[in-house]
Amino acid sequence: MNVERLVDQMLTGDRRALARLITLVENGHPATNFILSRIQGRCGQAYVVGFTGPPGAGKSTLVDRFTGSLRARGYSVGIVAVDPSSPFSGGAVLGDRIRMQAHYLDESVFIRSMSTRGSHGGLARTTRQIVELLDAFGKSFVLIETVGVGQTELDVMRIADTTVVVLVPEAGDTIQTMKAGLLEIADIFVVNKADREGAARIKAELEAMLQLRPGESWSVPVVLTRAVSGEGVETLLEKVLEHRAWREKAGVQARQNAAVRQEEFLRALEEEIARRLASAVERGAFADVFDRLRQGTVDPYRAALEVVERGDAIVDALRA
Ligand SMILES: Nc1nc2c(ncn2[C@@H]2O[C@H](COP(=O)(O)OP(=O)(O)OP(=O)(O)O)[C@@H](O)[C@H]2O)c(=O)[nH]1
Ligand SMILES: [Mg+2]
Repeated sequence: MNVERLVDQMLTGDRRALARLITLVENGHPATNFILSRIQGRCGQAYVVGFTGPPGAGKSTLVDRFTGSLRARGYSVGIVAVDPSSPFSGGAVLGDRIRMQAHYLDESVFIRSMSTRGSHGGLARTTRQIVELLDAFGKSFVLIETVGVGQTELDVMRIADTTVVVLVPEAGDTIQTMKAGLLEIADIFVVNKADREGAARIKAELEAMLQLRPGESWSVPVVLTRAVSGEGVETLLEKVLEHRAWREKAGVQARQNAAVRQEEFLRALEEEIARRLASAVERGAFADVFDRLRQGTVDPYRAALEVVERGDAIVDALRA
């Protein structure tokens, strides 16, 4: 397989090439760093919106309608549905296919489900890399859906430029016990299923709680929606666009990008070193050390320290 050609095809709009590249990156293919470095020049255009919240809150339905609103304004959309709880994304794919039916035939919408299977190097990081592929592919918006139940999901939401936390009226009593995490990561709250009783009350409760959030210049709005009928979705889009404008003005984007790039550099470097060491060993590197280990004249820890301190054997291994 010629990865370079695959990247070129993807960059000219080939959806199947995009799908294949996503799979390679998801599986931590050795060419991952190469692929990602090839597309960097085309990244940085997509705006990433995360949707999280309790199971069944209506996230997929909302993402579907939100996509409709974006498409109506001429934006192209990438969707990543992250389901960390399931070992296979089969169920999620099926469910999302049904709920996002309207867009499955739309060439300007690319939908991808992923599960822990694709967690090579951490689910959040893999998701970020897939978002970069969608960005380079030319999507103006990338939407990430994940169930807001644990730390992994909160980490995934850190990728988003705007995080939308979706709740339902029944969550009223649970707000108090809601993980502080969800409250902190929300840039926008949605109370979905507003057709049900208690929506106005939970909105008021949220607004009261949000007033206690100290020293933020962005004031988190609470939007009522009925995802099934699409009511409130235009308002939600307006709020997302407002948040984007606020971020740009406040310089949030630039600061986050710098931090991410530094983190990514270190991770990519670690991976590259580990990969090259492993293949050098396969080709016979460190044979002398292995001999001494077998004879018992050195222990693994001392051997590792010695090799690192001496340096040259490692440099040779990395170069090869
Ligand atoms: N009454 C009502 N039902 C809704 C609304 N939005 C979504 N639903 C229904 O709620 C159910 C769950 O919707 P999903 O969109 O699958 O919710 P989800 O949050 O993506 O669910 P998971 O991904 O499984 O966590 C479906 O039966 C929807 O039709 C709404 O505004 N009102
Ligand atoms: Mg869903």
